[in-house]
Amino acid sequence: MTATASTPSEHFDAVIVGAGFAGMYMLHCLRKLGFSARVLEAGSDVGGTWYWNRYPGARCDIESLQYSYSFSEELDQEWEWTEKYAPQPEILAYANHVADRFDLRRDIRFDTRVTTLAFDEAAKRWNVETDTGERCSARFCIMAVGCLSAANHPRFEGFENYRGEVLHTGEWPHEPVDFSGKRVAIIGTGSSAIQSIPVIAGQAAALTVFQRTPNYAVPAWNAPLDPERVRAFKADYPGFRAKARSRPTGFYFPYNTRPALDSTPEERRRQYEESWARGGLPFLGAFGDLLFDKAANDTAAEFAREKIRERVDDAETAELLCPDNVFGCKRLCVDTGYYETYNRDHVRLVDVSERPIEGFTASGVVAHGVEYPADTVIFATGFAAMTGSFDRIRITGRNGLTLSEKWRAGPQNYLGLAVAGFPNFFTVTGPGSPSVLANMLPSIEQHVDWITDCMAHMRDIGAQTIDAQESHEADWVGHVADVASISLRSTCSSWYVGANIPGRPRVFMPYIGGFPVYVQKCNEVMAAGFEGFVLDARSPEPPRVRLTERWQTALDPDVLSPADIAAGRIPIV
Ligand code: N01
Repeated sequence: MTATASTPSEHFDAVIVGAGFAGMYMLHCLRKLGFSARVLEAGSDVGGTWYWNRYPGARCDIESLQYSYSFSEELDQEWEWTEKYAPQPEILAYANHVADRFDLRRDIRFDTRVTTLAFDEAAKRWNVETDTGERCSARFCIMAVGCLSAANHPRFEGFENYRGEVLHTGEWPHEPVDFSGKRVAIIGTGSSAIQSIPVIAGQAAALTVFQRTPNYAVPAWNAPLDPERVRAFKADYPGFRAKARSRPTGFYFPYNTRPALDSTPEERRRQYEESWARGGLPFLGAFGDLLFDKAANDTAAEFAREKIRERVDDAETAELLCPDNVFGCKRLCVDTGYYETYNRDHVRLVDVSERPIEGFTASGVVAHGVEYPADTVIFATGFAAMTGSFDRIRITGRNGLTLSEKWRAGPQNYLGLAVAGFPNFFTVTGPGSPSVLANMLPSIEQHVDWITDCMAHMRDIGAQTIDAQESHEADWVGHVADVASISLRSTCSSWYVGANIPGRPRVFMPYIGGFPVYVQKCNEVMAAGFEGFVLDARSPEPPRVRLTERWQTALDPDVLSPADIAAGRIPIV
């Protein structure tokens, strides 16, 4: 059956959708093994998330020395990060450097959004259509579309009447935006808002923040990188990488496995102060049970609320900024001067938790019957996470089944890598893999290496198709849900469970069982000749391990005991 009437003009071994860190590395690996590949990218340049999210204050919340590719020792040595947490322009410059250094651009089509992917059963190929009219076909289709790429644009009454400027943090303009003298309104108080609000407040004449749910934020204490620390990393980069990979998060930081309630209140406070002084996501490593035991979590939550009350002068505003949900249940935010921004006279917080924003007028935003005039409204309203980028493409697998139908009740995905009924279709950091719960760079590299080895194995044995088995897929989806249910993280309404978008099924999408545990599972599946997959040719020989060689990761015994793994209590941040 031919699923599309269009005639492709070019034919490749693989089409890769997206030229962020995943798409770029995928292209590099396929080329190295002699596969032909075309990358299709909606943006005008490389960088993915870091191409689109260029709002003021955007920076990574994983330290720059660890948030980078590990596949090239030369790249590690030559690239110089300047700050503890890299700002967006520097990460984008790094992406551009990688594209140039490995000569990637010649196989990337920019300004080209994929609209249709259809599997042709007779030809055993994917037919690809784009918004530029370009069509091609490929044996493999690799989705490198990012986990947080489809911006969420909530609808508001009267929005079409609004005459001011409208921006979204995830689709920020490329030309500089000057807020001087402007009245700015910002909707949302997630990571993007928490990073941008202090910077925008520094320019705007007035800033109004509409908050539906307050978030916990721990200071970044960002600073120029200490040259000694850089030297130490570079002296043994592979050693640091290996250590990081053995951690549930795929990045390294001091982790205290002791339960919070085993300590006296004084010991606990000392530990929290120490972790606070270190700052950022590692704060969640203050104790080993913060995301498993609600009573333990309450102690961290109260500590964080005390910090907010210390930082915000006006008691009423401070209380509005204090979250009452599980600490770290939503992605923990990392801030620089966020709470102090509310001490500025021209910044005000509007609580829309009980009564939502009523709508827009021609000149502003209305809440509680009051119009808040705004020259610019910024949507810091996040993303249709994990599956949103798939929803934007019509993807048809075997027997006319579309991916959106298949995923109607939540994403069904084997290992977060493949979808039964969609042969030769891979999802880099797809739902069901550690992805957003781990350092994205090693998550990407491990998937890309696995996919490349899989394709090379198929070439070795003359297989044309690989398809996940439904039974294995169902078992994996069940396992992902079981592990998630052990963590307090599954208990709140976050984008991890799709709760930020009305009408989405509530399913915990990333795999919370920890990076090294997951990597071991992928290795075992491969070693067993791609267990759980149907290949149309088989070999008695085990697959040759090429790129995945470097993912024979050990588990860090300092933070992961066999008992914890068996119980699913994986200390992830
Ligand atoms: O998005 P979010 P984000 N009316 O979904 C509010 C990564 N990231 O772009 O919580 C009013 O977290 C919504 O309210 P609620 C990181 O993983 C990383 O900030 O749904 N408000 C929420 O406050 C992060 O977690 C970095 O009640 C509405 C906000 O909009 C992820 O990206 C930096 C609303 C959305 O927050 C997403 O972060 C930035 C409505 N109708 C992002 N609809 C770093 O590396 C939504 N909201 C540091």
